[in-house]
Amino acid sequence: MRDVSVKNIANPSANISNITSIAPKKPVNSANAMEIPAEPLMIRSNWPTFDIKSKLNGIRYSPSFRRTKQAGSMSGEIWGDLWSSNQSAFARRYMTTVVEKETLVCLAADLRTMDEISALITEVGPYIACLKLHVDIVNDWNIEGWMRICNEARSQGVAIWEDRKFADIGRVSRQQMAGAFDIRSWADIVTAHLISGPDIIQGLQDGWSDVERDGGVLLLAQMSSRGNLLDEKYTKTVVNLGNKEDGVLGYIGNGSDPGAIQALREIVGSNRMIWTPGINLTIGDGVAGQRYGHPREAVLAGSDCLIVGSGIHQSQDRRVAAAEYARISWQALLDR
Ligand code: 6AU
Repeated sequence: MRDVSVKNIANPSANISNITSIAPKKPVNSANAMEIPAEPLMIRSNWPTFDIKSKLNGIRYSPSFRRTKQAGSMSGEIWGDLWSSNQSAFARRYMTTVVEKETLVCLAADLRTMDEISALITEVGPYIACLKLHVDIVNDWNIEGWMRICNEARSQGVAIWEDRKFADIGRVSRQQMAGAFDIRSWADIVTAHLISGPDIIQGLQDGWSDVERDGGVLLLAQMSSRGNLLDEKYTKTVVNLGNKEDGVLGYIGNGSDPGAIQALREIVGSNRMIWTPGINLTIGDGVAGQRYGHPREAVLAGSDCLIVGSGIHQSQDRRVAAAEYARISWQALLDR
């Protein structure tokens, strides 16, 4: 296990000030920097730090929470090469959040109503480092309710990832960042296939620029579903192209197969992250071609973020389940 006591790494919160927001920024580097936004319709800033005390609502939180400053100085030791090679503000912010909250869990909140999503975030927020949404599966979607969900997630200190998988030409992808859902205005991260070529990355970045925001793209290099067409040659091409682009935060890897994650890590190197779906404590085949691997195995093999959906939202006690995934993921990171 790593010694995580004394570090002298520059505080990554400084990077946050470089991120453009659509609303005036508040200082993020003080103990009371984060407030719950007064205007529910506005995303106050990109992915601020958070005041966990105001959000616990009486729930006892067992892992020790670290303030951003302390977590920032510990991140270099805990993340090793990934921290030193990754200058991206988004990557560093995510890594700091992991250290603050002691979890590598990204919640895949694949639920069909805004109330259900909101209740789930409130319940498991302290145990997650990122929130992944599918805006187009929500039946009762409207922008007001959605902004409340986003602000709730921000108050938990997590990035908001819209997982509508973009795959079109650059110009159309930029337009799709706008449209009825206006993804560019609230998502910090989006997913893209590289099937149409690398210009999609610029198209998505232009989408954010149109509203004076920044974001990170996760490229699908592997998939967790049975029979997918992303073979090794395709994976290599995606990584070779993606590693040249500043706007690429990292890659989606196949969480159900530690060998595949290890192989992906070898070609990705240490200056991009690997985030993995297909994670469950019950490993093997899931519904409709999904496949699952164990959270600890995935992190030890090289996953930097565990995307967990049904393992949490279909559990009898969602809070206990989220806490367990968080505990396992954090311990595995310390052990790797
Ligand atoms: O844990 P689950 O199986 O309930 O949910 C897995 C989540 C879903 C999928 O849309 C997503 O992960 N996913 C992805 C992503 C994140 O892009 C890629 C993939 O290959 N497999 C996969 O399941 O929200």
